[in-house]
Amino acid sequence: MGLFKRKQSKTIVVDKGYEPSEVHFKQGKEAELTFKVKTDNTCLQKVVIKDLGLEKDLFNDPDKTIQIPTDKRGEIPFACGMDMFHGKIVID
Ligand SMILES: [Cu+2]
Repeated sequence: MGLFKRKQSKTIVVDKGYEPSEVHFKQGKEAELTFKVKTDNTCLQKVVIKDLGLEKDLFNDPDKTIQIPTDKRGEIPFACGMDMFHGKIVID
């Protein structure tokens, strides 16, 4: 029981940027990414994932987890609200 975790889960800490700024998921397996915000920087409290058509308010939205599509390999970049801080999700 619980030995085989089917869903891939990763967490990115948002503080003075993204830590880590790059996360990898295996193709074809359910994946979720959680952002843990530890900063008052309002710009970093918003994460924009253009490729997923997603703009999330990490401060006000109680759900900090995003389901990541893993059907195709590639990179899904993301950025803060003002496009200053960047990171990427890699499906491999
Ligand atoms: Cu910013």
